[in-house]
Amino acid sequence: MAKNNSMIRIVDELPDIKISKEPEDLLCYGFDASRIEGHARAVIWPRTTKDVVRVMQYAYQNEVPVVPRGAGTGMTGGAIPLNRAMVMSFEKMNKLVELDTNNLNVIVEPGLINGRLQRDLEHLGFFYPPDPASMNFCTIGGNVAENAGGPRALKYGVTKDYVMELEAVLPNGDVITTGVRTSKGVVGYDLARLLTGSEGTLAVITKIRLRILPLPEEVITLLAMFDNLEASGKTVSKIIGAKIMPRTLEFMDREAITAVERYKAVGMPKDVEALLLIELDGHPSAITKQAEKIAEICESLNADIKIAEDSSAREKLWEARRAISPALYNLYPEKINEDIVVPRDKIPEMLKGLRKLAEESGISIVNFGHAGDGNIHVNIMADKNDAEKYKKAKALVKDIFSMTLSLGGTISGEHGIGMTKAPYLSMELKKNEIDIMKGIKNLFDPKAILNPGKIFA
Ligand code: 2HG
Ligand code: ZN
Repeated sequence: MAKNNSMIRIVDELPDIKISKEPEDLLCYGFDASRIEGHARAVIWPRTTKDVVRVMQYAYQNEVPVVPRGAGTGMTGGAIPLNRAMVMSFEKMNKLVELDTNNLNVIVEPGLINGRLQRDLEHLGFFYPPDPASMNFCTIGGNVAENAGGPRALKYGVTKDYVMELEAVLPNGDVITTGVRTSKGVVGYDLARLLTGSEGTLAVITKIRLRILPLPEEVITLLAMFDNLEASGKTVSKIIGAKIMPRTLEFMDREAITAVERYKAVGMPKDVEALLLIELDGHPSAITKQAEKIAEICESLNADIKIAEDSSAREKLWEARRAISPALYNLYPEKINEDIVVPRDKIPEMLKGLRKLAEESGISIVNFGHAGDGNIHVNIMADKNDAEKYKKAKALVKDIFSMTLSLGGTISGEHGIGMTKAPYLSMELKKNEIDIMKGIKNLFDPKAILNPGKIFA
């Protein structure tokens, strides 16, 4: 078995599929947004499902590990090639294949950029809600693999709520089409849902049928400014308690606001302890009334409120929101970012606990995220140059997860487990659950060639 010169063979066997072993490609595709460095054996760019089948047949026969990759925007190392895996990039499979306006769905290839799909649909009066902060560069395939969320998950759910049907290539090269093209379907286990969020460990997704919606008639965007952190958390529960369901309820603390303003001066208010970015959509008269009620609630908690006057003012606010993560990376390239979720009425308690941890450890913790979902991106601002402090910062992760779980939460809302959270899996899942998951993995991928080293430490 010539495993060592397997690349020579794959080039020989699949001469029509683009493949590279150039050092610059191996370097670029060895990273993702987790900033962990992996070492790819090669990078391969399939153009069709057939190409993927041939690559997987080859990989299966020769036991070559493969990592499917969208745009590498994942935050937990899901796209990092371990065990000298071959990276399979979906950049060339990026088409919107079919738009079915009667049945409200689209078929897309995995490499299609989320923001591209959004814009194309909006021009035609349709709406695809999942909007991860990286929407302008992340791919739908990556979104499905990670079951990505985003601000609008509050009202509209996450990627899995839109996946209807998937075409996928199994590790041995067999193709399955699973799920339904109808709005309902309960025949057997829901394999489309199982593959959604499986982080590229079970099968390689090659085509995706997504549910879409009619574009909401109108959108109102509000910015609420607080001089008290806990009051912003209370406002979240009060708004939902008033039976209003905004499409977003995004939170950022003082440090996040300062970082983003330094990174990209978009005119965010200064001297506030926290902000909520609240967006409503629907019938104009209904959302106008809801906006008035939200303003009343905010004012009762001493917050000032501002309304985005037009779409460019709205876009500026979202630009600022989407820039928080890069802005924080700019300050601390080695920051540790988490995406814990607690029941939304536990947010004030969680924020209080996080502040206590920061004070006790002397390490700055910046918080922002999808407060409406109880999903807080806890960013521990650590720097590897100070080894002692970095060790302390890493130890905080366990404390944060313990606090989260004790409040009835979960350790990952939308970034997945990948590599970075794998050591903590057993804090949340029982052994019998992990065993079932490992059994499923083994059933799909008996030779363990698909995205090895992820989810299970
Ligand atoms: C966001 O909501 C992303 O901006 C990134 O999920 C979060 O960097 C982060 O912590
Ligand atoms: Zn997020």
